Amino acid sequence: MTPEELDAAISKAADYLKVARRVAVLTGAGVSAESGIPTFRASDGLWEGHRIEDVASPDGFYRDPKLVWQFYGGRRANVATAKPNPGHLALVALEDRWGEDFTLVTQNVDGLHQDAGSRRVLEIHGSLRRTLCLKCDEVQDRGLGPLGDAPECHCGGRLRPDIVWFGEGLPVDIWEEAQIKASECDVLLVVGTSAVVHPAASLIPIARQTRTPGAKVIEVNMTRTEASALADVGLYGPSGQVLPRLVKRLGA
Ligand code: BV8
Ligand code: ZN
Repeated sequence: MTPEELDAAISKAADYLKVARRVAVLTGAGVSAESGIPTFRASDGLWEGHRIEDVASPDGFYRDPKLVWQFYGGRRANVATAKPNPGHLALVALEDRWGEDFTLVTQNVDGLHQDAGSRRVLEIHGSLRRTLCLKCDEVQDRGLGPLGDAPECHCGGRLRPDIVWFGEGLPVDIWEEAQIKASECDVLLVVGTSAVVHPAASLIPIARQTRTPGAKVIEVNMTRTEASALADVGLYGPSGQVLPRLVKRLGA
């Protein structure tokens, strides 16, 4: 995308937003890339030689819980030193403008949206900061400090990350609300996701097809993705630079 094309696309996206009553956002790992958090696809789906689907799965956990806790321990340590980037902050500015007519649905488990100040966040894939007890079902916010590779609950039960693994259902209420907000919005901003993971990616057709006229879809990414065909406008550049420019163009 040339700078002129990007500038024109930002103006078009701003025009969609200016007349939008309700705005929803779907973010993926790309929005945290400029905070130093590696994305999934960039690692070719591998982590230290393990397929992510193997370590981020119930069978993977039951087969080798220590390995899975080492995987998540590494990611928790990485996030512990990460800071929100201007892209996260731009999404806070959008929330400030639309208030309760704004919803941020994230596939990310790093909590950086909340660190940036986002309040209306639906974490559809769980969080690195929470643990779930396999015995008493207690969910605890444990922050990002080290938990070792076999943490236990006060009840003696084994803990797992409170994260939605491949093959697991999404938290029912949160997913229900995400679908409703996607179906009701006038604009859906799709930021930093390859849109290959389901059912998260289905929020895009839901936004476009549930009502008539459907929502306008704005894609913010480094490259075209599975979602591009459903986007009314694509802003191809780093979200940490593109989103602040979009917010500025809105203000103008
Ligand atoms: C379920 C937590 C059933 C783990 C995650 C075949 C076809 C279709 C679907 C399936 C299939 N086989 C299996 C499935 C289902 C599967 C699925 O979708 N698999 C995919 C891989 C094909 N889905 C599931 O298993 C889901 N559950 O279906 O269960 C069920 C139903 C009911 C009841 C019981 C069971 C569960 C899916 C959730 C899995 N958990 N996360 C963890 O994080 O450790 S998903 C994982 O991928 C992360 O959450 C991540 O967010 C997510 C999606 O990836 P992205 O965020 O998009 O990241 P990615 O690297 O892919 O892309 C980054 C993008 O950013 C790129 O486009 C890049 O260009 C861009 N970018 C980079 N830098 C920047 C940038 N953009 C802007 N600026 C930048 N600077
Ligand atoms: Zn317990």
